[in-house]
Amino acid sequence: MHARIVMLVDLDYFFAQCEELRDPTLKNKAVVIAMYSGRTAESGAVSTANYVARYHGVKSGIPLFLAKKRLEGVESVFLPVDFEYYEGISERIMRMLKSYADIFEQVGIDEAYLDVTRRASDNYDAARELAQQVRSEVMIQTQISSSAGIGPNKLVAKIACEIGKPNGLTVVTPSEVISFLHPLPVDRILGVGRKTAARLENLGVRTVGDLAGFDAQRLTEVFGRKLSIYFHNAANGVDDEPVEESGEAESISRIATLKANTRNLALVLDRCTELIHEIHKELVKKKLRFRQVGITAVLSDLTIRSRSKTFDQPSRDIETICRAVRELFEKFLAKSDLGVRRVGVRVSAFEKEELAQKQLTSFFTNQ
Ligand code: DCP
Ligand code: CA
Ligand code: CA
Repeated sequence: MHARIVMLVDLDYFFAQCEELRDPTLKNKAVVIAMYSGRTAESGAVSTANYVARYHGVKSGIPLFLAKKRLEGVESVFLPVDFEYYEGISERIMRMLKSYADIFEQVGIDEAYLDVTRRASDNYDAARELAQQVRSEVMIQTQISSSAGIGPNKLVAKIACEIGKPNGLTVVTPSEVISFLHPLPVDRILGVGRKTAARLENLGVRTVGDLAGFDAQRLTEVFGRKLSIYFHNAANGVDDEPVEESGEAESISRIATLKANTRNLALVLDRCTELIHEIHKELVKKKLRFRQVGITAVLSDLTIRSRSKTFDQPSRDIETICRAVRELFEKFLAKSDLGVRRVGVRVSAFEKEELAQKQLTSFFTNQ
């Protein structure tokens, strides 16, 4: 197994772009999508705005009255959010994106991670080509412009995508990660908001590179252990979050980091037990029965491997999950010569009881 190639595709000024699609005369005007609070006819916040409006300082989250003020004297249009319309366009695009990925994870109405490692044969040029293809297919089929970022993990892909916006494509190969990240302002890192950025600035940390070089002990004193480990890894472009198939009805999974890398079955299973309990709780809550159990192992060299087992009969039994997980890890560890760093458990191939019932009912009523 090799390192990964992860792509993030994010649609440009999405809600506003959808409105431009419906009414092309909007294109040269400032378009503001408004979330009205209902308190007064005019109160609320900006959901998003097209780039003409952004040029005048209008952006997501600011109050509508401020947007109006900034757009004084500019030809502008304020429109209410039409979520259903945007969702329809999003669904079409997501189906297209999915067909380009080995593993597909939608993370919002207008963005998705695509693990394209296999599809691109481990080659960044091929991945770039794939991104160009997928973006051009989206453009041809829906007239929606998008941006994409490619990197060895989600963190780098996300930042790369943002850098190239709008209508951009940025590729960061593993050897370019450090030189790409380090000059950037520190708030490019997910989780570093205005307040954290201000605290970091007080410590003399302005760029991602400053953060990477900052004394680990000192960072821990200020932000606590968990957050400083995250910051330190992020600043060095290290992120081993897998791209995970999304969709409620498709799978339920949990992943956890081990205390230390290990090849010991008992230690691995011990960690899995907690995950299995959480998954089981969710299965019960959602009234789901699975026909497939899978495991994921993130190895000491950060490669990811998955194994799964499929059953003839659907089940919701916790014992079945435990047995399958034990069996899969037993086999896996016997063959692996690397230690395991993170473990994941997944159940999938659901049969939803209510759904089965409904289909049966509609079958009879359609007779
Ligand atoms: N959105 C919202 N309120 C926010 C942020 C976003 O209602 N505070 C909605 C409107 C956006 C959509 O979610 O169109 C997607 O959010 P993005 O953050 O991806 O922003 P855009 O797609 O609007 O712009 P960009 O071109 O920067 O991606
Ligand atoms: Ca977007
Ligand atoms: Ca987005």
